[in-house]
Amino acid sequence: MTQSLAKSPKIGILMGSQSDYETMRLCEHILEEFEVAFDTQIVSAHRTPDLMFSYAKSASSKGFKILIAGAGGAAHLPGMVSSLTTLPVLAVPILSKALSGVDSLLSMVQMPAGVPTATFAIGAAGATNAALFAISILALNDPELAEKLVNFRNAQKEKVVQSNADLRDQNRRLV
Ligand code: RP5
Repeated sequence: MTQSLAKSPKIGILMGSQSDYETMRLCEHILEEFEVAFDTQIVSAHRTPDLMFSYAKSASSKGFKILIAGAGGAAHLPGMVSSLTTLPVLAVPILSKALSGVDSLLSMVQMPAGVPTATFAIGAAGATNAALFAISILALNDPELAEKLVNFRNAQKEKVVQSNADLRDQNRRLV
């Protein structure tokens, strides 16, 4: 699987298996919404270690700025990728069947000091937030992207305001 919006994407999305794509495509949705170019690939730390090595080693020279890695179970992909590049690596713990993603989360979040990965929430929320966090990093040097982020946050605020207005209307009708 390879999906790109441009010839030199800034964000690389990796996942350990095709089965992770249901979650990781939420990263793509956010990046598409913000019109940030990405490339998505299946790169398994244990099934394709050579591919993982060459991908991580060449990511910076290929123009990637941030990598988002999703994996489940004994989820060593983000940590191993982090060990091979100094690019920021954002880790998404996939909701595993046996242990509900707690295995994935702990495998990622407990990196020993010295080689960090930024670990997000298990599953859909983590994938969404990893993409938004990647956008925040890129927005440091991109005022247009920064403005889009402000608009995105404002839209969420507006939803809450609207929900409160709806609740008030509903309560009035019950009185
Ligand atoms: C990990 O093992 C993958 O990241 C995936 O979440 C999990 C299960 O993989 P499949 O058996 O579905 O290929 O490597």
